Amino acid sequence: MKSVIDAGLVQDQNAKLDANLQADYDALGGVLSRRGVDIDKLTALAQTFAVAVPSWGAGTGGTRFARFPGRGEPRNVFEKMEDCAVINQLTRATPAVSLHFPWDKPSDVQELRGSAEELGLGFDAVNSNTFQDQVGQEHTYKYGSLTSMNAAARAQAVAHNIECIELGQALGSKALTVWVGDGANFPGQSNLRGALERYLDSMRSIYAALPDDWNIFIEHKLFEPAFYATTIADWGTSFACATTLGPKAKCLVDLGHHAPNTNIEMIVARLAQFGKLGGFHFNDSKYGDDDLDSGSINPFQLFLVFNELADAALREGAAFKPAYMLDQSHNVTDPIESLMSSAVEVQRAFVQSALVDRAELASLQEQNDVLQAAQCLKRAFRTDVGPILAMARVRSGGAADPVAAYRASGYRDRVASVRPAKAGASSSGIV
Ligand SMILES: [Mn+2]
Repeated sequence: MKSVIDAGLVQDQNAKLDANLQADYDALGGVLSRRGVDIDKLTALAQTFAVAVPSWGAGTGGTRFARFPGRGEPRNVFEKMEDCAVINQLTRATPAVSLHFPWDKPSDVQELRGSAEELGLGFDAVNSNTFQDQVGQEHTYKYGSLTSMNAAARAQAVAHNIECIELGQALGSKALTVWVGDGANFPGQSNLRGALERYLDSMRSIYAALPDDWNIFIEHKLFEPAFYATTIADWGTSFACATTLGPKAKCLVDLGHHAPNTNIEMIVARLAQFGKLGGFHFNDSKYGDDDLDSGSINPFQLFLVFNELADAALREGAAFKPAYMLDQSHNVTDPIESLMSSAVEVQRAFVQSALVDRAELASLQEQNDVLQAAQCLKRAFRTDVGPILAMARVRSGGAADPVAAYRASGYRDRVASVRPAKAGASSSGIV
């Protein structure tokens, strides 16, 4: 496997932190041992954690108002993969990449697969894009894609999704995520029921093209770009469509795609209960679809989501394997640093959720001991599992402090010199 960052540099960085890390790890080990928890088992569990990075997150995103490009942004999918390899090399928690077509469509798909293998990377769900028109496209999506009144535009959108499946198959992916911006900006603009009927018709054609071992993930979003009535606005609509389409169709929860204060962990519990939780797009938000770094605004919510996932895993066993993906937009930070930090934050919530004493919690719930049940969760959430995460990275060959190692490597300066800025190079919208 090719190391993008010099392996010796990572070792040197780790050596500087080794004594302090070991001391912190031993101290935490003592605390956990008094709770009957074996720290090494937790570290081994942390080492199994994986979340996919979004190719579109490797560049600067931007908002509806402006985009301020960063230095050395990737100009094509191969350079995006190189950046993703840095993230995985240092965190050892992101072995797969989620691609977005046609942004990431390679001229030679086998070359891309080979390059990913060389970098030690695989591919998670591929994403289609019918929320914008591409150069030379025959039919516009201005008034919708899978729900368009124009049958030819719908057929074009279906064909694009089927092409995404074919590209994904060639790359070794196993799922297609479909998010459409379709909807209405004004009351009366479209027939609400008719639009969903057309969506289902289109999705049936895409579903029919899925290989046996593939899933299709339906990603809902409350609003934007449709500001009055989005066709797939919520988990209820997503669930109804996934149920109508069949067993390969599942729901994808993007944490930022809900109204403020929505109880997302309850949505997760519902979808898991009924076998329709396909996966996640992790990010954080304060107001809407902000696409901020995971865990940066509301880490407790992220923990509560993972608390439900831990409960579901206990009930469902090994068959319960939702896809974990990041979906963020980076406007004021180095995308590599943000994606590394976010992968670690999601992994942190995963490890904290494993610290919940589930037998104790069940017993407290049985006794209606509300206060202690809440404290039982809080105790796990308040535990600083940082030393476990750092030790897991070191034991897996990563960096004790990924951001520090990345900065010491000078990677950004190096790519800035070999990747001169190119207009429109980075397709990194909010999805
Ligand atoms: Mn998303």
